[in-house]
Order: sequence, then structure tokens, then C-alpha cells
Amino acid sequence: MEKTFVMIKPDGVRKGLVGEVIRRFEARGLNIEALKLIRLSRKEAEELYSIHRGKAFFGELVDFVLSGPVVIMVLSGKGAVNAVRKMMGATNPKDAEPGTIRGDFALEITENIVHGADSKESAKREMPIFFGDYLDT
Ligand code: FUP
Repeated sequence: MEKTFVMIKPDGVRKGLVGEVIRRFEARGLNIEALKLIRLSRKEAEELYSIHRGKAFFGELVDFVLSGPVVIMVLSGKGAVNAVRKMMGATNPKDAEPGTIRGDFALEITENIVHGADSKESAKREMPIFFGDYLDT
């Protein structure tokens, strides 16, 4: 069964959307394989977003995900990576369709509620950063 890595960002936690976001994934039929509320270390945040290192928004992005607790999870299901990406909506919430998480709950690109691995390869890279100890990825 395909697995993917998902994170509810600090804005999602601050806005009280943890339950709503998880509810949507469960209602879709995705299984929760692992779930934690944590504060990321700077090292973990920089590793998660390592493909963006050097870009203009990298510093702001890392500082933002360090600004409060986040909820990290591994979800599984048929086509889980793509299903989650579709449910998240476009990266920039101003372009995200209503009915998607970003389209329903966000307006600004930095504070866009949720992260989800963008491919199976990204999921395989991201899951062990946080769940390496007990997940067979
Ligand atoms: P996504 O996979 O949809 O989360 O989008 P990206 O991996 O392209 O970007 C990761 C995060 O960087 C986004 F969630 C928001 C932030 N970002 C910016 O703040 N400015 C940009 O121009 C692009 C991305």
C-alpha cells in the first residue's frame, strides 16, 4: 500500500484545524500509520525543505514551520501521494479550488496549512526524517 508523509503546519494547528484536516483524510479512506504533534528542530525543517535551500523564500519558510507545533503523519492507501496532493490544493492558496484544504482554509502562500510529499520518491525521503525508527518505508 502506498504511503505518504503529511504535516499540518503551525498555522493549521493555531487555527484549530487539526481535527478537520485529519477528518478529511480519514473520510477519504486513507489510513493513519503514524501520527505525532511535535515542534520541529531547525535541522529537521531544513532537511524537509532541502530542495528549496538557496531560494529566496527558504529562510521564511523554515522560520514559519518552526513558529509553533506541527502535526506530522504517515498516511497509507491506494494512490495516497496523489490523493493527498489533490485534497491539499494548489501551493498558493489564492489558486486553490474551493473544496481543497488550502482552498477552504488559507489565503497566503507561506501559511498554507498543510504539507504533503509531492511524489513517491519525496515520501520515501521525508518519512524517515521523522519516523525512521519505527516505520518500514
Ligand atoms: P507544496 O509541495 O505545494 O507544499 O509546494 P512547494 O514544495 O513548491 O513549496 C513548499 C512551501 O514553500 C510551500 F508550501 C509554501 C512555500 N513557498 C513560498 O513561501 N513561496 C514560494 O514562492 C513557493 C513556496
